[in-house]
Amino acid sequence: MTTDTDAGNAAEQDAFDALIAAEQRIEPRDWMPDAYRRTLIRQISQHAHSEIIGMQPEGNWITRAPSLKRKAILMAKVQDEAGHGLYLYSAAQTLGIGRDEMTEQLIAGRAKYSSIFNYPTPTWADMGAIGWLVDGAAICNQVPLCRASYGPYGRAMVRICKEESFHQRQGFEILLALMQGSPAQREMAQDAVDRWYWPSLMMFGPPDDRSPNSAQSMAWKIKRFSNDELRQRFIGMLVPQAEVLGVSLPDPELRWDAGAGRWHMSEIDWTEFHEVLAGRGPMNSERLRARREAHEGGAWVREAAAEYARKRALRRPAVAEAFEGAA
Ligand code: FAQ
Repeated sequence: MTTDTDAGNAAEQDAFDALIAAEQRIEPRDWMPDAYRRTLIRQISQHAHSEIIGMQPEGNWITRAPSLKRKAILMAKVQDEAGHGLYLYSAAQTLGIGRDEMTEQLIAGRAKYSSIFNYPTPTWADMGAIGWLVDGAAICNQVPLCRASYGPYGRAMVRICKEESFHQRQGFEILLALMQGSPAQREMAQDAVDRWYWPSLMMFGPPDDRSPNSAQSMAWKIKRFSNDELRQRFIGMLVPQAEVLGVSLPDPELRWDAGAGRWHMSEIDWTEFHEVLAGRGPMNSERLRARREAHEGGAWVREAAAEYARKRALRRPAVAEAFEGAA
């Protein structure tokens, strides 16, 4: 027996499927399947947390940047990351989850954020390697997300990608300056590339045959390419740039396999990836501790903002009345 509700849901599902098939955007006002909503909340909130936690590895060098110009650039970059976090939290909020709830999940250690931000930044060259490799990987992954089927996410990604491409170039330029410097500077740059290369490949997520979410996310046109496809694309971008820099990529197996039409590479250490995801990476506890402390330290700002908003709301009718009285 078909009930009115079933018929209603089927009609809504059909309308949703038709929008996806026609490459149209799903907007917050539109009906969407619960699983689509949950997937978006999962991915967008993890993405937002990544941007916010991702401020820490570079924040570590703001006070020690080697010149005023480098310091100003690094500060601007870290501020951009805060902005990206805010656009993404706002996009997630359009799906019905609150900002407080997402923050609570993060500081309680229940939310995921990108594995990449659990590695340390011991030298200035790490700023170059993060820009070149981490922002580079972020661009490869995120440019297709500009076409994500959910409107607020896709639109947020457009601006984010523009800023990420500046970030990637500034990282490349830091490494280029070091590679044109003294032997010690060249060694520092190579060492940073050696440490960040493999974790940056892990950013794209598990291999396709072990990626539980990919098939459905691609059917919904949230993801447009698989994890392995994007990883391949990233390597193709890095190889010529590494030549210009004069750095080597730390994989002796890396070569273009013309027959297979793909990069042949060594196996990624997925045990390391899963250890980091389980909270046992080199900097996981430090990153969460710093985030928790920043949240607690900012409590007075939130209280003051709430009180200001309360007083303004109280004042508004009075202001309106005063104007009416004067008229
Ligand atoms: N780290 O089935 P899949 C940036 C999880 S922003 C941690 O393949 P999916 C800017 C995944 O969540 C970097 N967890 O999942 C910047 C899932 O767990 P769940 C962040 C990971 O969603 C630069 C499970 O493994 N970018 O860098 C990771 O289809 C410099 C199974 O995986 C984004 O978030 C990982 N690397 O594909 C900031 C982009 N990989 O939730 C500061 C948007 C996978 O089922 C400085 N996100 N997992 O428990 C995406 O494109 C996708 O979510 C993927 C994962 C590709 C990350």
